[in-house]
Amino acid sequence: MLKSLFAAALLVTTILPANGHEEKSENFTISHPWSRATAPSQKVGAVFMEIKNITGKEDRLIGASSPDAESTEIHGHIREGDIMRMRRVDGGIAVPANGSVKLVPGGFHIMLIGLNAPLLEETTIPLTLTFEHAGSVEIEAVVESAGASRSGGATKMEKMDHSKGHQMPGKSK
Ligand SMILES: [Cu+2]
Repeated sequence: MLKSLFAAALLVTTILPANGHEEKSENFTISHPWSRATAPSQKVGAVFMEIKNITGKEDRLIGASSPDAESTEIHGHIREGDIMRMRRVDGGIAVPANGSVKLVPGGFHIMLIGLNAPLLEETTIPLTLTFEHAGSVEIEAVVESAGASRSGGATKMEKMDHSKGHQMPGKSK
């Protein structure tokens, strides 16, 4: 019985698509961290993922850093009339105990600001995530095509949002 369960588990692992990777740490399972390829003129990028908290204690993603960008910020989107605008989330993102949070196009994301070089499809971006309680977790995000979406289709607005440079309404540096 155990043996067949194990075999089944192995099978599940091997049939996952190559880009559906998971990163595990003591406290989290981070599913499929990914980003989109950028044009040479584009100085910002965004990283998406699902963070699952496998502990019984709430934590918060409070920061991130990458050698590929000058700085990073945690962003969310807010609706202003008919327009969704991204803006910095100052308190970070809560990751509930035994729960998860999704960073997706049009929602929470990690913004890479001041890219050192364009993000090329099929390369990876090293990222260090900082959590309030768990501390640092190192992951690698996979760069997918410029139009890639995991949320059932990126909206035009969202794409424009990230290609237009960086806007943070109501927030000065
Ligand atoms: Cu952003």
